[in-house]
Formats: sequence, structure tokens, C-alpha cells
Amino acid sequence: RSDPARRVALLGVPIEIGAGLRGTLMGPAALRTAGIGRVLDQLGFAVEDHGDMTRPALDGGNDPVPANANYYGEVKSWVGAISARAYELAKSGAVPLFMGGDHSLSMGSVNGVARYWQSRGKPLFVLWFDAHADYNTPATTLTANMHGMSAAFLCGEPGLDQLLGDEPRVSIPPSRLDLFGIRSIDPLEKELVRQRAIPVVDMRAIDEFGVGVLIRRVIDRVRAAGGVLHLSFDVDVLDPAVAPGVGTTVPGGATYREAHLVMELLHDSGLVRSVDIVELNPFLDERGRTARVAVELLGSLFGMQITDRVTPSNAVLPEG
Ligand code: 6HN
Ligand code: MN
Ligand code: MN
Ligand code: MN
Repeated sequence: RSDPARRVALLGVPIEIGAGLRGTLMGPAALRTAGIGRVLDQLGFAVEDHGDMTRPALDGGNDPVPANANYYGEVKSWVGAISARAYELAKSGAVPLFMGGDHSLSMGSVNGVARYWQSRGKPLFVLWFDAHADYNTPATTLTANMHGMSAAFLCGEPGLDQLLGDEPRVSIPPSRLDLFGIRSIDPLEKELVRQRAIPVVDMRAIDEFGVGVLIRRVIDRVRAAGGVLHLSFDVDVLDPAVAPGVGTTVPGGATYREAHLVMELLHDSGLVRSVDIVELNPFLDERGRTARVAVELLGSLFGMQITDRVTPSNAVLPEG
């Protein structure tokens, strides 16, 4: 229990203004109600619940507000504060689990953990498990919603350059971002993803080759580089029949088992060091179904198994 990797630090990040619909601010409460703490505890983790962040005061900075970035000032106050918390939690040696909140929170969480791993000289890879690419900038967006810009921001795309305030900005090389499960991408966003040569596993690839082969390929790349992995899990990657409680449903998503297999293989890899769970909107959910599924999937990510057995020999082996 003193092994740091056996510690999970929960942090609620009740942000909702990055999305087009209100309600994700209830996400952390729903995840707790669905039993996230209990599940991790039963798996043998020491669970530290750091509570919910409070809405930061509006940043006094007087940088010009970019066009096409809704609630820029509010998102900016959140993101700088989230990044600072993320850095500290990663440094503490626990596995931070950032409970959103909309996906704009990842601009802070990933930046903060990336800063920590940079200081340790370890390459950080980011697995963006999402129906969407979130690779818009103020120049490409059709909605101006900032949750659609997080991945692009993290890869250093221009247009939101003062967003972190005093917090140092760490850019993720586009080759270390994996867009996984996507099926909705805007025209100029698609062009940018192509130009940057971002690794993409879209739903068609999952249908053709199977999710197991494709996630193993991601894991192998991280391991070969001696890296660690951040999972940014947008629950809208799941099929809306499985996870109706999200604001931006897209048909044709991951099935219940496809998503579990991703989580199970990620667990077996031993490479995941931090996690976001985002876009859960309890206001749109049906009898807590989506919150419950999200917690079950996090259970698999942290080691819940159907039968306790070693990973089959065609799989990557756990680290260490
Ligand atoms: N998410 N591409 C759309 C937009 O508004 O830019 C959707 C973004 C969804 C963002 O789900 O995290
Ligand atoms: Mn997203
Ligand atoms: Mn999404
Ligand atoms: Mn499928």
C-alpha cells in the first residue's frame, strides 16, 4: 500500500462552460455516487479523495480575448489552476484521476502531468479515447466551444497562447498523441490532423481490425520509447446506446466490450500514470447508466478482471 503506483488521487473538476450544453459540472458527484472510490478501494488501492476544485476567480490577466473561444476568461482561470494541481498530484507519486467536467479540463490536467514527466525525463504519450478529435483551434472551430480544442492546444497549436497564464506550457509532440475511437471531425480540423500526421485509430479501423490489435499497437509504441501514458477518456467515445449521458452523442461508437478490452489491455500494460474521465453529463443521463458504465470501465483500467489469469502470450507484458 505504500507503493506509490497503488495510490490513486481523485480530483473533481466541475467545469462545464467548455461545452455547448450545461450539466457536466455534476460529473464528479455522479462518479462518486456510482462508486468510483469503493471500486478502487476494493481493488486494493489507497484512495485519496481531494474533493472538487472550486470555480477559480476570473483571471485578472489582460491578454486580448481571442475570437471564436467561448468563455475564454473562465476557461483560462480553470486551466491554469488545474495544471498546477495536476503537476503537484503527479509529483506526489499517486495516479491522479481527474473527474470532469467537460473536456477543456484536459488542457490543464495533461499540461500539468506533462510538466512533471518532462522533469523526470520520461516521454509522456496521450491516448485520446473520444468520438471527437478535439483538434480545433479558434481558426478552425465551427462552434467556438473550447472542449473541442483541447488536443490541439496540448500539441502546441497557436491561437490560445496565453491560456495557461503563469503556468509553464509543455507541448506534446503530435506523434505522441493517439486519437482513438473517433468518428466525428470538422472539415478544417480533419485537414489539421492530417497535416500534423497525428496517429488516428478511427471507428472504421476498429471495425476492420479489432480494438485489441489497435490498442496493443499504441501500447507497444509507448513501451518502445520508454514512455508513460496519460488516458484522456471522453465517455462520448462509447456508443450512445451504452452511454446516453453526454452532450455530444455520435452514433456508431465503441461497444461495452470494446471499451472494456481497451481498459483491460491498458491495465495489463502497466503504463498508465494519469487519467481524465470527462464529458459525463448527469443531467442527460438515464437512471445513472452512463455514470455506472464509466465507473465499471475505470474498474477495468485499474485491474478488475473477469477471471483472474495472466494476460495471454500474444499480449504485451506488464512493466517491471
Ligand atoms: N468533446 N468538433 C465539435 C466542436 O464543437 O468543435 C465537437 C467537439 C466535442 C468536444 O466532446 O470533448
Ligand atoms: Mn472530447
Ligand atoms: Mn467527445
Ligand atoms: Mn464496432
